[in-house]
Amino acid sequence: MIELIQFPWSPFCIVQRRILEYGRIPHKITNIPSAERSLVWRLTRERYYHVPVVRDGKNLIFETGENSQVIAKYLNEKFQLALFPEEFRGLQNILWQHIENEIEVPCFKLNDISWKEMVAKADQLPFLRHKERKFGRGCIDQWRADQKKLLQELADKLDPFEQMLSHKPFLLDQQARFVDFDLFGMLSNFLYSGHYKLPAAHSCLNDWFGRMSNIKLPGSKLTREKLRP
Ligand SMILES: N[C@@H](CCC(=O)N[C@@H](CS)C(=O)NCC(=O)O)C(=O)O
Repeated sequence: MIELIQFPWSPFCIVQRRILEYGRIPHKITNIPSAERSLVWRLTRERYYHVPVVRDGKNLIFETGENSQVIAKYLNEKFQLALFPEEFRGLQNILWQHIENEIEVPCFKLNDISWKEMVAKADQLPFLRHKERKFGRGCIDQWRADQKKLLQELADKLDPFEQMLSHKPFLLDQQARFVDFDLFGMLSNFLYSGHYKLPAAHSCLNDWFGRMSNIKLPGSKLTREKLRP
């Protein structure tokens, strides 16, 4: 059975989790503390310490670069999910880089403001130390002070996605593709604390988010495996 090694509010882990659910792919989830990566380090034979990591029998799947999408492409190929159709090659690549940088940054900062509600007491020191080493001392207090500005920045950055969704059920066409899951992961991270809502004015985005929270690919995993060429 596929195993997803993750922590629950990680935007990149949510992407893969939703893909697994969407594909009705039997899987188990192993949660690790966000700042303690010894399991990942050991499993990857000291090659990787980020999450998500996927284990499929003897195969261990993890990203090889900032924009690699190795895990999603592996699941796509194995379970015939149609997430990366040829016609959207290139376009999806440009979009996921934008989603994982421009959209992800305000999302994680806004969610991290509530870090004490998510991070277990024993993990709080390594969590804070990790953040402050990466973003500077007092970074989370600064994000808290900038909360209004960050919310406005996110709303502005979501405008183009609202426009894309005004004539289609999903970002690119009639079916959920990888970038839909990617944006869903970033926004689910933003919403994780329960203290925010998506901007009300972005009604198409709100409807899309509702769809993305529940959709399942038609047909079982077994039927799709039989259909493979
Ligand atoms: N491009 C990678 C990024 C993964 C990533 O940045 N994961 C974060 C957690 S959300 C991480 O593990 N960062 C390293 C760390 O926290 O030490 C992917 O899409 O999986």
